[in-house]
Amino acid sequence: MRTSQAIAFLLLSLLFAQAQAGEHVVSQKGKAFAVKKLTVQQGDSVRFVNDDPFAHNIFSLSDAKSFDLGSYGQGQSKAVVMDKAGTVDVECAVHPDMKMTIEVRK
Ligand SMILES: [Cu+2]
Repeated sequence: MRTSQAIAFLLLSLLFAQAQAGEHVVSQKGKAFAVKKLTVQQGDSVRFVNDDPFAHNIFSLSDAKSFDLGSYGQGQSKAVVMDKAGTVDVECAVHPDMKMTIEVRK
């Protein structure tokens, strides 16, 4: 049964890939990030969850990762893959006091 073996291999490969690249969840609540500092491995993703009843617009201008998630409301989330080692300073375009730092390690 070569087809079923191929499918089994594919599924195992997908599971292994998921186990290798982690996802870190960071909540935004009370106009603040749940954590101020986060260390992740290169290739991990960080999911930003809006737990406030108003919109946030998470972004970064850092060399290690530059992104702009746009404005999104309560209960919504967006993920960013940290594909380059370095320091990523994360901010919110709506609330200038919201800041956090992500260290991406090789
Ligand atoms: Cu905000």
